Amino acid sequence: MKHSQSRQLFRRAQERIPGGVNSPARAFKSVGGDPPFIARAEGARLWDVDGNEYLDYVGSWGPMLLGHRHPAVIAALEEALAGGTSFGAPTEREVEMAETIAALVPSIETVRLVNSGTEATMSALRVARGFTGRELAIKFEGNYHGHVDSLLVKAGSGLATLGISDSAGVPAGFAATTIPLPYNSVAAVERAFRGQGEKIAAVIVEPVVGNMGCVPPQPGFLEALRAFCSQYGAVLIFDEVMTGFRVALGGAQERFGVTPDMTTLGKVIGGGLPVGAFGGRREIMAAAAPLGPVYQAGTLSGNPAAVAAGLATLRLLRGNPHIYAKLEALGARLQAGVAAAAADAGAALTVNRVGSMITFFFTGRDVCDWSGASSSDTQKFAQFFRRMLESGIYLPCSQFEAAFLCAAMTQEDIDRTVACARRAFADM
Ligand code: HOZ
Repeated sequence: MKHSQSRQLFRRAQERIPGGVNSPARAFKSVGGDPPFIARAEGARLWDVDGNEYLDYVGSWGPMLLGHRHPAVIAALEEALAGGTSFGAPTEREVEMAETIAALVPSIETVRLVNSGTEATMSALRVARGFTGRELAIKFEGNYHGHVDSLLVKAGSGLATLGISDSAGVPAGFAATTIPLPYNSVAAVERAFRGQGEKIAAVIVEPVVGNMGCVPPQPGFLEALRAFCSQYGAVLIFDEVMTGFRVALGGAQERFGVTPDMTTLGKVIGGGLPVGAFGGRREIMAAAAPLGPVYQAGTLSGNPAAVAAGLATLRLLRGNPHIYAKLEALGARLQAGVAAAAADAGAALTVNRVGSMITFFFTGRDVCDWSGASSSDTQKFAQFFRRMLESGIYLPCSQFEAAFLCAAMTQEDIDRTVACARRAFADM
């Protein structure tokens, strides 16, 4: 593969953009080398500016569940663009979007649209605090809820990748409102509630973690969060920015049968354009202005183009539930194939998967929390990543990010990925 154009662009980018990227997770810091600059995408494939083709397991870090440039999404976008790009006033599409979300995720009685997952979690937490009149929030180590000040404590995603557990620039007082606990530890949650239950406004959790790599909830964990929040009057917030409309049409809450009080959404809900949402029980959401005293706003919230792309995506998923069965089957094939290839090569590998979210952890340990995830050999992951990239398989450039399958993938794509992995393990 040639990379000269990407290399040149990355040099230029570094002159004018911090680290050459507009989001640190893209910088290839932990895997070495320079990121390919992407020129275009179609279905499950990406092409970089040097003309190299890749099978895309990043999917824009989650949104592209249907694959790139799905005709229904493109048509909806074209129609919306013909009507204007932004009004800063209510539109019919926003109502349709809210109704669609409420129909697919029944715990969401009312919902507000924002522009990103970070805005969604920040706003949900503020509403939960305003509603309860309390300040503390429980979060879990290795979970990432966007770059919200108080939630950048023992966070996953880019922070885990770069080895920054707590971000600089966050006032100590903000961080002190967060209680970080080990994921999947019911005992730790119980201790926190026993000690400070009356002060805890919310528990925010990735119901399936994607941001320390894919880590599923153990049986009983989400149920215990539900029970403690109900007992102590705290708001249970499922951060479904990654899992929403991905691990099931109704998200992780449908898949695991646990009902949160509030939910945050992003990624798939925008169909590849910037959209986020937070919603939940009507009485909680009524704390948000203009009904209540919690302020939250946004000039581009409910943007016509973004909402059109998101709505087209949700309608397509709703009309084609077999997509989830297909993704499940492809995911299972990939998991089994790569696990067998690693075993044949004698490589220590734990493959975690929930539906179309998957991570290859280079460790022999079970991975059910940050201590398991961080036991991975990140040097080995980097070698694997680079070999896969050179074979045209585009994985997330970090051990601590989930890879995503999309509905445009085929069994042949999966088998080719497994064959590439087999060669990569043999070379390592
Ligand atoms: N939130 C994404 C990773 N979990 C990173 C998005 C990006 O860097 O583009």
